Amino acid sequence: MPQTLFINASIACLDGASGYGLREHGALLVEADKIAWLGSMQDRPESGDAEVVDCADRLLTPGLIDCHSHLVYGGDRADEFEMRLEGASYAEIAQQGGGIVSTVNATRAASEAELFAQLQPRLNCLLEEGMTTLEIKSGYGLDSDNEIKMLRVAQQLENEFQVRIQKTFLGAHALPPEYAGRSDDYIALVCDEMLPRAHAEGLVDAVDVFIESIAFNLEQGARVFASAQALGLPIKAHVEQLSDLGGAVMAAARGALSVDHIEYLAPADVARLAQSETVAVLLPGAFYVLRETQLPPLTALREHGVPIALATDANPGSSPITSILLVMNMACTLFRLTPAEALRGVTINAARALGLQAEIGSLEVGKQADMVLWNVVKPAMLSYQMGINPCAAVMQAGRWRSKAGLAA
Ligand code: DI6
Ligand code: FE
Repeated sequence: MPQTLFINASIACLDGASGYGLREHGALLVEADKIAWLGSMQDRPESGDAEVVDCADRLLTPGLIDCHSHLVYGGDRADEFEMRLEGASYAEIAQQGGGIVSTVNATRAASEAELFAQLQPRLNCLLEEGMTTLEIKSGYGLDSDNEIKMLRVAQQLENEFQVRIQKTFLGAHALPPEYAGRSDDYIALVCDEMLPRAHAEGLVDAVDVFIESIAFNLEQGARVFASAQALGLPIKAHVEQLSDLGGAVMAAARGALSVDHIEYLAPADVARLAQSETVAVLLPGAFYVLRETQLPPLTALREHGVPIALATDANPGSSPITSILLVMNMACTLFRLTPAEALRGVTINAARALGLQAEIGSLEVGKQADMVLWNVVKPAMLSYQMGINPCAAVMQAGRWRSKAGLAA
């Protein structure tokens, strides 16, 4: 069985209820695809035949996890970026047939190969920053064939790159133009045809809905959730991004893995999230791009112990960002997260938001060996700097994905 022994590492284990779980002067043994031993240097096992990696006191963290992205899409929305600079709002552009629907047109027109080629530079950016698990949503196809096409492209990434992909069906992302004025009919199509077909092809790990004035209402969201749960699929939701429709409470009451965005979630409602295992996923990229001023209810989330995750929301409209390290910085600067909360947000709490916390997200014996070695000593450096990528080496499932920066 192949073994790798990391020595002289500053290990951020992320194994406790708060903080980094930092072990200085640590060692860690990987056997096959799992962490077999973790402890202090003086107690480390014999190296035997293991590959020995001297970390020279550098930081070792779990592989990073982006738990909310829309990485598969056609075209771009640079023109809308310019329109917003001239005063148009995101909601106005959507109401005029732009926004998500314009990406739907470009995505429907693209082949699987074209979508694959277009997303590679975006994916590379995430991988180079130590991403080992990435969630990707459908939601720019809005009919069975095109939603399935998007999910296939997402699935194919696992074959071509060494990364774990979680596929989320987001058929209820926006109303396609051919269903204008018939949103209930579209939701029936989502529930009765699109979702069952995508699920039957093995392309769905979870189901998401966009509950918002420019998307779907509470009752429609609940219908999609009921269909997902009838198929045994976990649910999550885009909620309270632009207004408070009560989506987060509705989703949490149904046991959602996560409620995402939540700037407009009322602090008084946060207690109701804490009654479930639901994770609050914050998306500072969209907050930044849309120049939002309404902050998510961070004080209440902390008071009630709701786990907080962070993600890129990488998409062509509201969050054209593919740097998870910049997202961590934005979460600290814009939302006042601590650097420890930011790192938890892209590791253990992101794993929770995907229902994968038993397998990944922290460095603990028995967990999958997904880890990143960084050219920094202090964990806060990951959130503090902007534009520098200190990623030195990445291991995913016990296999090196890149080891260019292994030598200190
Ligand atoms: N909220 C978002 O931030 C993305 N989807 C959603 O429901 C934006 C998608 C887009 O503008 O293309
Ligand atoms: Fe999103």
